[in-house]
Amino acid sequence: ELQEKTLVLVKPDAVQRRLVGNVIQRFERRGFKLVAMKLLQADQGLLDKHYQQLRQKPFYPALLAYMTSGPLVAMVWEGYNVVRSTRAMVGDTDSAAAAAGTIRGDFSMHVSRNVVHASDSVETARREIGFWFQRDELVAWESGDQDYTYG
Ligand code: DAT
Ligand code: MG
Repeated sequence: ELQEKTLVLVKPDAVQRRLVGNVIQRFERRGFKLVAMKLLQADQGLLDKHYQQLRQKPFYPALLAYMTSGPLVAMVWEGYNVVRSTRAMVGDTDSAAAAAGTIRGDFSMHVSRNVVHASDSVETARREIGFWFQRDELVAWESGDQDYTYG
């Protein structure tokens, strides 16, 4: 599926630390296509939906405070196997365990400030994209290097 999509959030710590460009560059360099992007201040209602599986966790209040502490960048990336490839590029949830070369492994040390979010399955991605973007905010466009990316 060449049009598989995933949601990536560049979290508030990464915006503050001026890492947005570096994160974008990694996905561009891999060959994925950017189909939506915006800077926004997330509110609790949005995060309660996004993290509905985690709302009962003891760390949830701290997670909410972190994720609402400043603006974040929400993006949708498209391409072959993008969900799994992006998770591999992001690295382990716990930054302390994340491999060098991954985004978390290169830019963070601790699970509570782990720089980025990426959807964990195609189905999760579909739901998450719906929380963060209106349908008309996704842009369908032809990339000129298609033949050199996929053969
Ligand atoms: P991921 O972001 O890798 O998909 P997740 O969905 O399990 O990980 O958790 C979402 C976020 O919640 C994660 O990026 C950071 C935070 N989190 C997870 N486990 C945590 C923990 N044990 N302590 C503090 N924050 C945690
Ligand atoms: Mg997750």
